[in-house]
Amino acid sequence: MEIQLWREILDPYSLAVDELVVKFSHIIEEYRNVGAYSPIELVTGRVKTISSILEKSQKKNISLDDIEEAIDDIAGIRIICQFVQDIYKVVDIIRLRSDMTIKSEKDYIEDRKMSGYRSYHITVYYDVETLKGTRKLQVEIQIRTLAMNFWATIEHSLQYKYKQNMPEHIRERLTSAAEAILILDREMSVVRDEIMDAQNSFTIKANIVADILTNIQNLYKVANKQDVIKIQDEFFRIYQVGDTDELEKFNKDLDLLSQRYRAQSLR
Ligand code: 0O2
Repeated sequence: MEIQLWREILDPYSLAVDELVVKFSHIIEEYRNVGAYSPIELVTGRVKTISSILEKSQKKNISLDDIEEAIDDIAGIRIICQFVQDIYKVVDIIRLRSDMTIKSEKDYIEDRKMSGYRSYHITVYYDVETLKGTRKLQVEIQIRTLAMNFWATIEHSLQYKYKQNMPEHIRERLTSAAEAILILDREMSVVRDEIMDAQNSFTIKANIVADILTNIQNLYKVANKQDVIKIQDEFFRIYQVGDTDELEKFNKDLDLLSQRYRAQSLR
């Protein structure tokens, strides 16, 4: 196949990856904007390289005419979560979406691979708009924890280096590392509520501080400068004490003050 033709084939996949990275990243933002814990920590995406497509088609005896149907991970999205429970929450989110249709699912967490690999895979059909019209593409979404991702990344590099000839002592190390990762994920799941509480408090406080700063910035435009400086000093005092309830009360008072100034300016 000509290089130019490869480009034409892969181009819509690149669009699908870009769109889906934006969409999944926006889910993180939606959670954080309401001060809630996001089950998605990080999203990345990639289009399989031509050499990797050729390697897979050779390995699986797929003719070049069939690659788009037979290779379902030309477009790949990777969703990284903090906890195993989050993975299943993300799966539920995907199941409810109307912009993608699930073709197949593989739960390598319940049913881990011989290699020790753990991850949840969903292959979806996703439409992209191109100059030639709508294209329905397959996209593979891999959902895994940070710990699973750490192991898979290292193991993938070693697989690439050694192909079928991985030395036994390295294979053994990887197997015991996979076991350690499994235990790590379990331990973290037990303290998930505590960690989520801590992270939620952090996000809530960050949102309140951002609101207060916007309020103070707006007051500079309408109020006496000396008064705003006093408000600012009071904010720094409360911020140093670090009490979120007090910050929230201070923010509400600032809202009222801003409303009063707005009413005055309308008179
Ligand atoms: P890439 O792009 O280099 O990651 P199979 O026939 O079952 O072996 P299939 O049908 O492609 O493979 O599906 P599967 O098993 O769901 O694997 C798809 C992808 O999952 C792989 O892509 C890897 O990214 C990941 N994966 C699966 N098994 C392992 C594993 O043992 N170790 C690691 N590190 N990753 C794994 P590719 O094709 O390898 O390509």
